[in-house]
Amino acid sequence: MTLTLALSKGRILAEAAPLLAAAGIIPAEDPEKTRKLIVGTSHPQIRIIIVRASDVPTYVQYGAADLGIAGKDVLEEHGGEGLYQPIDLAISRCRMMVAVPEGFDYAGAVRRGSRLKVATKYLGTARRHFAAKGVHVDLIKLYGSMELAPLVGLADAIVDLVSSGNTLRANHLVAVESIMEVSARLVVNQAALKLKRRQIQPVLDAFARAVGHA
Ligand code: PRT
Ligand code: MG
Repeated sequence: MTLTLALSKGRILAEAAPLLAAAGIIPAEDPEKTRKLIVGTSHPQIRIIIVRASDVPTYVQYGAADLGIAGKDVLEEHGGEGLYQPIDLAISRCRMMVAVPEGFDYAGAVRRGSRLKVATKYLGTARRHFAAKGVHVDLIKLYGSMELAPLVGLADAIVDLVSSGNTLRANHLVAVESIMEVSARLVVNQAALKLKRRQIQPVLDAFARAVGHA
């Protein structure tokens, strides 16, 4: 039986590649270069499918992939239904934050109970965060470049990922609140884990060793 591992190109693939190699999984073709969406690996029982970062949990939830690697940001937004999340791979680390233009009095606006326009790709996470704080927000869904929204008057604030902080600085924004620490997790389809345990468990063990958990 073949195991299918869902991965996204870019950051996650680049940082997961050494862990994959340590687990004996080397793609037969460079996933960054090939146009194929299904790529074999050096591991006789494992193939990789290349999907959008935010689609990884969906493929794994429905069993189209047995395993996947996804950021906690994406998993929180998806909800994690049908997914087992055994290993924090400690890669692609960043922080989900609330940011505003330099000089915007966020704390004051919150204290006064002002209604804030917040642009984000992370509607669910943002809604829960502001609801828990009792802050009134109108959320505006964007698919990227959130940093632009406050600069052109689309929003007062954004919820986005921050790693070096360079993007915020370059756009005269400042982080005012941390929502959560983010890193990429290995996720497994819950039914597959039961039905294919003999195949999946050694892969989990190999990842755990590669990350240094074992
Ligand atoms: O590109 P696509 O729309 O398909 O999906 P994606 O943009 O979600 O994928 P990708 O590959 O960019 O990100 C995949 C995962 O990497 C995310 O889901 C996060 O879990 C993780 N990650 C870690 C990050 C960052 N760090 C990060 N800094 N994802 C995005 N960023 C962006 C951030 O949104 C902001 O625009 O980088 C910018 C800030 O970086 P700094 O260094 O300037 O602070
Ligand atoms: Mg991207």
